Amino acid sequence: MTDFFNGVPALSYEGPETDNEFAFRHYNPDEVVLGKSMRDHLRFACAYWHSFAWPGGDPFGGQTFERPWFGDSMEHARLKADVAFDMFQRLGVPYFCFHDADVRPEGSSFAEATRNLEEIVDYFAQKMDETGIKLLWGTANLFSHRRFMAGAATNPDPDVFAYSAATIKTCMDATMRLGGENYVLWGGREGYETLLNTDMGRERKQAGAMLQMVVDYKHKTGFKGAILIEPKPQEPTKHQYDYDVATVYGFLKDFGLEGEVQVNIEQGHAILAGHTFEHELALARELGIFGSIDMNRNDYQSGWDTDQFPNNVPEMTLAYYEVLRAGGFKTGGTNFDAKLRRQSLDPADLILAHVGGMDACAAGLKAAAAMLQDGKLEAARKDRYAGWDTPAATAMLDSDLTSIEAMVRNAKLDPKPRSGQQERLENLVNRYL
Ligand code: XUL
Ligand code: CO
Repeated sequence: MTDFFNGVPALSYEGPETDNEFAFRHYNPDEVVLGKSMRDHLRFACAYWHSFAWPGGDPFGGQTFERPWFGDSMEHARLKADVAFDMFQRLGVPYFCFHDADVRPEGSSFAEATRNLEEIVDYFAQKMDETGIKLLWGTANLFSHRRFMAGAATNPDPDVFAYSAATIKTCMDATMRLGGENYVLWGGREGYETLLNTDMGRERKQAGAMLQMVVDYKHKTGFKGAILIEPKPQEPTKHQYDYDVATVYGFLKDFGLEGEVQVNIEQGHAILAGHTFEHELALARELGIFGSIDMNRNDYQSGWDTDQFPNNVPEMTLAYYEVLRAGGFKTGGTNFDAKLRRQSLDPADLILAHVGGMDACAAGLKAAAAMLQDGKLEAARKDRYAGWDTPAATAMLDSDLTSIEAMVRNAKLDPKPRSGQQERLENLVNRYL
């Protein structure tokens, strides 16, 4: 334990009626929901970058947070790890996630960056042993340093492609060394600022080649975790190639990798793409590429990726409903890719943000489970498609236009519209909240 959170009381589950802000109202890790503990359903993870590496800047102003671990030395990196594991333990989250750049000083060369990473990974291994906290996923930051300003895999300069490939290898090695359950690829700079200087066909091929190398390395090393792409339509780049789940699936199909790679879907990214979170989750499930989620909330007015902590239980309910319909997480989990507002300076703010987020997710999970168990929503959906249950209707999908035309004439078919009952279903959902 460190002294960073001194004065912050210990947390436990106290139930919905408690008046204690430092307590869980809904997240009760051992409580069984649909045959599984909430801990195992939700598989919570904290994101290292937002809570421990981000200084509180925005496009108009710099650092607002003062943290004793801000600095470029390995000593700072170790202190950061101490405080991070202190927070993970206090919250009782089973997992964490990190980028290389979050956890180690950059140094002055690739070799030094790698040495620093390996050193801190050893330090993590020791802490993970002591605490039982596990790694949900690791990833490479191929977007912050200026060398990546025109992309990583999709860079016009082959040297940057090489640097990126080498960096990914070191980050996959770090993830494997720590028993990580997934490896994530988020291509924040894999896209373009202007088409005027961009060869899109070439860049797509480069991205496909890099992804193939990642998959090959997974098989070569025997990594058992999942490779996940995290879609996002824009920000920081004007247009990003991994726009949304549908686009990523098309890309995977194109390169024959749809059986090898899944998606890590982020709430805020779904909103930026003009979708709901549940849309992205439902589509990933239907396409067989659902992997994990990055949980947060976007401001619906600003149009920015604001990465707020989730607190909207109705939204969480619809999201976890889709997660449950997908059969729950396998290697994936709920990673809080969320940051404090830049005025939230106190150590207690960091704890309360996660407590609120964990409770909102837990309340959503419980409502979703009740909705699924009750079965009324699924019964209504099933009933809507009941006409397709007859052998004649099913056979029509393998028929042809000429035969169908003949059938329509012979049977004097005259379809009768039916209500979609949207309001009735919306009222039904609200009953579980
Ligand atoms: C950026 C984002 C990233 C990824 C990991 O919007 O979500 O933090 O989750 O690189
Ligand atoms: Co994310």
